[in-house]
Amino acid sequence: MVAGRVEGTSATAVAEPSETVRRQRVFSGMQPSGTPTLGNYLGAIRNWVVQQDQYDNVFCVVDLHALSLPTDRDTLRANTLNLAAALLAAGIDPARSVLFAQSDVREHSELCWLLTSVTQFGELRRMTQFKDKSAGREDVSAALFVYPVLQAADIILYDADLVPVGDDQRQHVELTRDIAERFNRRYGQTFVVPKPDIKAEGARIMALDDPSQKMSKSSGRPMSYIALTDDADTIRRKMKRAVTDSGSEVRAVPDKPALVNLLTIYSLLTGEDVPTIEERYAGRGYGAFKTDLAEVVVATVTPIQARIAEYAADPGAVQAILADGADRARDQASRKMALVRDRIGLGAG
Ligand code: ATP
Ligand code: LTN
Repeated sequence: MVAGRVEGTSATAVAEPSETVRRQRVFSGMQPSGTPTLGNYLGAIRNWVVQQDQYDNVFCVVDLHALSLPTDRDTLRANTLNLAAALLAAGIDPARSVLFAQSDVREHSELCWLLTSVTQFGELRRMTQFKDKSAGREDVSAALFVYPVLQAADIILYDADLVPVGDDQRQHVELTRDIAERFNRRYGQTFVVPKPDIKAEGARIMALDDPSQKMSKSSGRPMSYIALTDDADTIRRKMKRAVTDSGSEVRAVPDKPALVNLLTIYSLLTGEDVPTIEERYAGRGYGAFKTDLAEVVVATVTPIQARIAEYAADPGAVQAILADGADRARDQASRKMALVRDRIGLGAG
């Protein structure tokens, strides 16, 4: 069962349609494809953390998705545990949220296959993430192509109402809606149709070395991102080298995309609005602004890093949290799959 589903009920309660007070459920996932970045933090993790009390939360380290690009065994295992530790360190609380590794709940793979039958080839071919990640590659796996169907399975398996993600995932959540609606039309009401939860600010943090590209943990260009685990000197160096626009005024205007990005980061991390920050740096140039921004970032990541270090010293604790999360997730997922199998008419009945 997934804790906190219904306000005021015990931890053993399971949501039933008849229950009147139903908290909205959130589901979101992150790939263990590297160390989470400031983009992951501002676009996703931070929102998951602050909204924890409002919703019934399920968060997933999507290791099956990470197989869509070449990966090796030891890296995958380490990345899975490190990402889980980073999420816990950033404030995901196992008492209020279910946190688990995707492959520990086999129902995700099973539902993915079933949903491929209500997904069209043409829909998948139109996904921009597939086009971006497959461009110029010879060795494109079928997993990369089917990736959004697995994502749809993740979400609708838990009857999620809301999917808090960065802007790059909007298209995948829209496809999830289409898949859920199609399944419901064909087989009868089975799945909740989820909505994307994408914030107006921070949903698309751009690369430090190129403000036309999304900051990404798997870009292969360390200067393009700040990892949550970067030390203070690395952060200062990366900020110093971050590209800026022509001119010297610290202003968030359309012809200064690099400054828009840096001001967005500053504003989200301090809670100050952009005009206040622009005023503070008026006439002082980019250097002073970037120096201070580096310190703002350092102040954000330092306490997270201290907690990551505690988890690193006790990997068994992270594994225990993931195992407990998988048990709770599986309980819900297996019940849903029994219904799905029956709706489709699979097996001997
Ligand atoms: P990869 O580089 O492996 O594709 P990624 O860094 O893009 O990974 P994901 O694991 O695919 O990250 O995404 C996890 C969450 O972080 C998603 O909700 C995604 O939208 C969000 N996210 C990723 N990058 C950014 C960014 N630059 N700005 C805001 N949100 C982001
Ligand atoms: N594709 C997502 C990761 C992801 C996800 C999910 C996000 C996998 N399953 C379910 C939200 C809900 C990405 O961020 N690249």
